[in-house]
Amino acid sequence: MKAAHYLPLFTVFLVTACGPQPSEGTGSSAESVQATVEKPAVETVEGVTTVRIDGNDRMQFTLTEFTVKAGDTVRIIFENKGRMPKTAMGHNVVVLKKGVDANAYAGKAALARDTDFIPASEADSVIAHTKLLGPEESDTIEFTAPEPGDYVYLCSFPAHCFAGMRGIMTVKE
Ligand SMILES: [Cu+2]
Repeated sequence: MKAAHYLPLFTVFLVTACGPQPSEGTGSSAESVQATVEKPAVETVEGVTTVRIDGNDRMQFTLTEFTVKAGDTVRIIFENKGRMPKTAMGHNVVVLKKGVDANAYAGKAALARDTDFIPASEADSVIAHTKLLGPEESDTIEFTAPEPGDYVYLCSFPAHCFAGMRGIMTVKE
């Protein structure tokens, strides 16, 4: 199978496409979140940190904090373990750039139903995001861990971020 040879190139493309833009750091405005980690699922192998996060029908992420090293590749494997239909209980993971107001982003996202709650007007606020998932669906995203700091990730389905479906990615030197 020749396709395997193209994978590294494809990965580089993904990282480039989703990589952070240099922006003025306004310091960390990330709010602290309650960490109810049921199943720590963070593993780093040769510069790639794989993070497994599940969503459920109670509007929760199974992982609400993780730490990565600046410059490493972050691979988030997100799975919707709920049973409710996507229209009522869809989930995604949106990783915001440093300093972006998560509540403001979520408020705008809630109005963007046509684009699965990823508002095009706020694209500059996002490092990377998964697709909106229905029950038993999964999606994987990759990006390069940006400069050190705290970065909020959230589900942008209406009301989910406000209900607590958010977490913090800490990037260390
Ligand atoms: Cu959600």
